[in-house]
Amino acid sequence: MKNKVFHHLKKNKGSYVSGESLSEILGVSRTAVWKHINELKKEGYVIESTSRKGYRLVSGPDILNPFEIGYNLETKILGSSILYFDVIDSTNNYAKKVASEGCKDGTVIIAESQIAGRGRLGRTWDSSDKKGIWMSVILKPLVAPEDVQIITLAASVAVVSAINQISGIKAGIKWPNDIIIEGRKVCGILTEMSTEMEQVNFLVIGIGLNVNHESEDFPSDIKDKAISLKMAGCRECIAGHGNFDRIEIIKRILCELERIYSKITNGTVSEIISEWKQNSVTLGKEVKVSSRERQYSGIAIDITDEGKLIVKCTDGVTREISTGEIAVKGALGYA
Ligand code: BTX
Repeated sequence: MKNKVFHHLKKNKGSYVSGESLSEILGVSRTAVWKHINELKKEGYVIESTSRKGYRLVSGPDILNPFEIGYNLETKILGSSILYFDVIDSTNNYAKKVASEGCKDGTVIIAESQIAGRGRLGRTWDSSDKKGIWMSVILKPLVAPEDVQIITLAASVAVVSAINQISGIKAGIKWPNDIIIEGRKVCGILTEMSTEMEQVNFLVIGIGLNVNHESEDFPSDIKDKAISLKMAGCRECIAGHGNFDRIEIIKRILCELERIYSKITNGTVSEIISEWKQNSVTLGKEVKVSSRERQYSGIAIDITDEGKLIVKCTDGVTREISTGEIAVKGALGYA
């Protein structure tokens, strides 16, 4: 009920809604409305109330309340269930747990901070309190494990597109799915899956997006390689470059992810590849590839329909890279 009171106030943001009309719409007494308003106030919502005009929502707290994310969320699957934590070890860990217990397709886990945020290959992900978006999306696609790479690429396309729609900032994708602004990492994506008999049981797409950090919010070891949307927005003089609204960004990411994910289910994967290429900061660049076996350098010339990077190596051989790390000249410390 508290959520419904919030939704009505939000719909009329800026204008008063009378206690009487709220009680009629929601079918509860005016005292009950008043109680829910007080609960919202306790959570940090600023709600003006006057005895003649009623209630008016002025602002909300900077927390990722699931009922705010769910408000007018234009998705069918993603975000159908949102689990929120103030502090967690890792949203990916929790996502894997609830997915293996049989949660809904499209369930989203969000936390204000992670104490053991994970990157790829056992690396750590700095997830400072309320500064970014630390979330995991659970998907249950009907695809074979070898086709999962394309979903990972799809996630990076969704994030770049959401960033651009919300802020106007043009971020780029470093293969396979690091998101880069001004040569620094603004977002990392960690995809994990559970498979059985050549079939994917579930997929967890962990997205870590730096949003409202100042440079000094990053630990010293990553200060030179990390950036937030706020830092980039300030440099690009984006009007009113205060804090970005993390809830609006989450909603946009979920909408974009669902839009792009539907291309996998309806068989238009080539459109994902094409969007990925348009946003790539890898293709046409000099790259160094480090795989378990050895290192190569060369020029990244294309990606395959499965999402493998095609590199024309300096030894004259053209290779398709599916795993491993790449460094792109001009980005993240490769001068
Ligand atoms: P990655 O292995 O590509 O990047 C990790 C590396 O990036 C670190 O070793 C460090 O150098 C640098 N780094 C760490 N934190 C940050 C940061 N906040 N901004 C920029 N650079 C950083 C990328 O791994 C995948 C990260 C996924 C994170 C999400 S958050 C939600 C979900 N839960 C979870 O535990 N992980 C994912």
